[in-house]
Amino acid sequence: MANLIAIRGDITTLSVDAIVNAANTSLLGGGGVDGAIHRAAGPELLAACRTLHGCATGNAKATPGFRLPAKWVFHAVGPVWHGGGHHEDELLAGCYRRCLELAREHQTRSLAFPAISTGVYRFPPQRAARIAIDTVRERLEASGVELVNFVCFNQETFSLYEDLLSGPVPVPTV
Ligand code: AR6
Repeated sequence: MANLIAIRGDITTLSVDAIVNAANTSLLGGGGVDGAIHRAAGPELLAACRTLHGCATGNAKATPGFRLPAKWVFHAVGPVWHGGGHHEDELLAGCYRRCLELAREHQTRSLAFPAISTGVYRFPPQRAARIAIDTVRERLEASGVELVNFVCFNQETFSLYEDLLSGPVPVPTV
């Protein structure tokens, strides 16, 4: 049974097979976790991102981790929150789904996600955490991933994930 855990800290320090970036459609860097990942990975990361020619919202693309301890970075583009009536939930779920597909393609056993879209993009944190956990649980088995870290940058996010992860696991609807 794969493990889903919440941890507090900086995703750039983790020695996992892949970390996920909360990027924008240009994939050319930004602030928040994106800025931290680019600083830690070094300029080779930006050069690799340039070759990807951007990424649609709800999708993700992979690069090596370069100077990061993680082997791969999956650059996911979450939706900007516009009140919930603009397919934000589906687009956010799409990011997590696509990252698990990339994990399978890159033989990733351990993976770390930040709370995509909950910073600059203003997605409500609790709603985002529920989508993150439900989507990962749904797609985990097919991905081959054994350990998923939900990396929380502050105590509020950490408490949210702890509560949701310790709650009852919903019965899958197939
Ligand atoms: N490790 C883990 N989580 C972090 C870190 C870190 N080092 N730094 C921030 N967070 P955000 P978004 C958390 O704003 O909302 C960028 O400019 C942060 O507390 O990084 O998806 C991109 O280029 C929050 O919980 O991403 C895009 O333009 C979460 O990561 C835009 O921001 C996401 O916050 C994307 O916005």
